[in-house]
Amino acid sequence: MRALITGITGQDGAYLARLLTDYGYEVFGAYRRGASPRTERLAYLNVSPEMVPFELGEYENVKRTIDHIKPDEIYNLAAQSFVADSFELPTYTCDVNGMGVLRILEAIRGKDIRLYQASTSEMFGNATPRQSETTPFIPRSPYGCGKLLAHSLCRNYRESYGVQVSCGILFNHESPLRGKEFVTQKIAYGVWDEHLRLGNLEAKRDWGHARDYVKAMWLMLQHQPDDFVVATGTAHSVKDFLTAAKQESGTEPVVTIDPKFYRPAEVNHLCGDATKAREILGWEPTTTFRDLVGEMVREAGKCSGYFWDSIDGKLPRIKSVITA
Ligand code: NAP
Ligand code: F7E
Repeated sequence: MRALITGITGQDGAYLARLLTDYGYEVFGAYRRGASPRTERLAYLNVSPEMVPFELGEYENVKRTIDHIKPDEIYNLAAQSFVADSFELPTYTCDVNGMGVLRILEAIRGKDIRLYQASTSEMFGNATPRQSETTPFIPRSPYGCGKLLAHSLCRNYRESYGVQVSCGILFNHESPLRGKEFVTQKIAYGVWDEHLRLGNLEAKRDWGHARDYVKAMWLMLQHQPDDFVVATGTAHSVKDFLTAAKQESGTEPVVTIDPKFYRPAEVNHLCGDATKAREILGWEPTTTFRDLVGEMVREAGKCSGYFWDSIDGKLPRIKSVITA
């Protein structure tokens, strides 16, 4: 089985590459064309897929890459994934996260390729929790709007042309490999410092572990194409995360609220209902909130800088680079 993972250099790309490699897949990792691939997360999980340069903004490049690799499954994880930045980069974010997916759909139309699309709970905006597959989408950020465009196009191509695409509406999932700009990782590192600057502590999120969530992605492509919510069903506030992190580290940093970290429009309370994923896919989360916070804080405490400073010297772990 051949799998192409876009966004291989990100958090989920690394965990999914590890999982599919363990399942005996031939894994091809698409990294952003023009940038040197950041292989630190792959190195951390000791996985070394074949790497292929890829740019979601360019249709011919997307099509040529897919035609060259001939994957059985594509996992589209590539995106401008930081919600706060999407307010500063709305056009770019909507092009990559929305139109980029249309380019993939066009490239695989009529082909026997199964596609996983990384949809998101951010599409729900302030819809009343718990949010499920039938909850209306009312996005509150350019990120959510771009992802909703992609989500709608996937449904449309499934219904119009029989494209075998499944969308995972994933709620927040974290790990020691999380980007350092996201609030959980910022806190996991920040509790080891004297000072921590944060924004809205009242926002609530349904936080799971990325390792569990990539398993759901794979399960979706082994079933009939459909849309699935993936979540733990329990929400905590940013303040709860901070409290749990301080308990884990045993430290007491000075926390300052900085308006710079507030968003023009906030999503207040996300908490998912993953009943459909449990009943159809047999998927269940295995990591509790306390275990997730503990793992992230302990890993952060081992590093002097960000996690990849600690794996310096082991790079690169790229098998080879293929150019389509
Ligand atoms: P991430 O760590 O930010 O990784 C994003 C990946 O996309 C990186 O490999 C990045 O490459 C790549 N990328 C960005 N722009 C690209 C472009 N124009 N062309 C090709 N590649 C590009 O995100 P993640 O947390 O792993 O999330 C994976 C996917 O799930 C994303 O689509 C995200 O929006 C979605 N999602 C995430 C969550 C969550 O809680 N983590 C929840 C719901 C949905 P560089 O390394 O070069 O920047
Ligand atoms: O913010 C609040 C912030 O940036 C969480 C992405 O993976 O999940 C992620 O998006 C909450 C928000 O994640 C700070 O206002 C307070 O309410 O960690 P975050 P996110 O925006 O929920 C969804 C599902 C995705 O799809 C996205 O790709 O925390 N918050 N103080 C802060 N957030 C940040 N980043 N930094 C702060 O200082």
